[in-house]
Amino acid sequence: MEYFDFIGKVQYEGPKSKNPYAFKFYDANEVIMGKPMKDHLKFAMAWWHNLGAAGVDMFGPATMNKNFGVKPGTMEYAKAKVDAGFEFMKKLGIEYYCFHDVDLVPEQLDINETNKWLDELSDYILTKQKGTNIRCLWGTANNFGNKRYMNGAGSSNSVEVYCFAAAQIKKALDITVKLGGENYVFWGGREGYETLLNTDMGLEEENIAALMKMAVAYGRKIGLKGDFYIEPKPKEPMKHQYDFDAATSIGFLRKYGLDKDFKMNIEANHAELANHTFEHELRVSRINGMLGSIDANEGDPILGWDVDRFPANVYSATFAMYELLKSPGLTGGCNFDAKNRRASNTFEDMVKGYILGMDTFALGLRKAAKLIEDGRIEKFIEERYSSWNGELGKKIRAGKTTLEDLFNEACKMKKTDEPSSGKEEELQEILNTILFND
Ligand code: XLS
Ligand code: NI
Ligand code: NI
Repeated sequence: MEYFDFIGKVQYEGPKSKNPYAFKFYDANEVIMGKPMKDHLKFAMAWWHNLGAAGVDMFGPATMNKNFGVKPGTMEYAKAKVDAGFEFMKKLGIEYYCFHDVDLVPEQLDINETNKWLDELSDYILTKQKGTNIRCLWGTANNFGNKRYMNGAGSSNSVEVYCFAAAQIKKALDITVKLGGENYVFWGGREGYETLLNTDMGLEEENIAALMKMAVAYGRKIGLKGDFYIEPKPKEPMKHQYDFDAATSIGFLRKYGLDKDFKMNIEANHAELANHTFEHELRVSRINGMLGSIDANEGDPILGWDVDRFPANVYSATFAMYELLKSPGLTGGCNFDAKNRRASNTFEDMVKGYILGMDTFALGLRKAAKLIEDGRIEKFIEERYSSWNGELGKKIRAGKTTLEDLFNEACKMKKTDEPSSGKEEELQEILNTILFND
């Protein structure tokens, strides 16, 4: 059965094309700063949004039919999703996917049953992967949906619940490795609290760290080669989440000695919820050697929750891709943790969402490369800090000065020069000309 019969393989046709089913900016094999676009970006399909999310919101039911012609909740349905997903990825030229355990098969009442379903379904996925370049980018366990996790998973007050979270993580790691995945994500949706009146924060954080340590030990034992990632998010569903942002998460990893095995999976919309920009979170991760992967999406400046829109903002994408180009490259990739708006309820919209997202990131990548090649902005930054290349600056940076030395220097100088302009408006004008000059 063909689900997306209104398209063949989606091709790059360039920015002048008016074909809604063509890429205008994403040209997979085109080399940008020494690497093909597809290797910079490593796009991935998120199983949950693309094959699962059907437009349910707090005020109304599904608006999209994602039954794929079979009865939901059955093994047949799980397999139909695999078929639809592989057809989708092949037609869009996407070589990776990401999943939660329960995106693949519905959770059964007995964990042993669920695990049998997971074994059967992952066997099926393996047969679909054969002869293709498609494989898993990262896997994860859904440790937030089931009501047992209402008080947390790794942060649960109940050791029994903690144990179930561990069991799900073990199985999700098994399936990830089986499907050729190299990375594993922890998104701590329920790892946080609502009120300190009932919470032992210190114990909860220690327990989460211990769970992560066990996951690393097991993952390495079964051959997980890549990285574990924390995906920071400040709130939603919990009021306070422990993985608030990149800086908080990196501090946590270092405290518990997990920083060698973990990096960040930065999601744009989560950055916004933390009152940061996407590029801020990427920069914090990059300068700490912790930029691993990206959850590609976008928030809405007016809506205050995790909207997970397909990325469309070229400014934001350009800043993000600048960070990517300045980093050694992602060990993960760009996973579209993005879904269609509720009223975009057709299969055509699914395809168009991915075309928009892939093109936005591709355009951002092209523009970020131009910005680097143009050099004016980087040169300005270099000049802005040039006093640090003088004798005194070098001594301070080498750790060869005391506070008294600086006191004496200041007394010798008597007063400072006029502070120099930060030139924000000029730099924004340069950016605009780079974005819009052709
Ligand atoms: C939810 C998160 C989630 C993670 C994976 O806000 O983005 O989808 O990416 O658990
Ligand atoms: Ni995400
Ligand atoms: Ni999200």
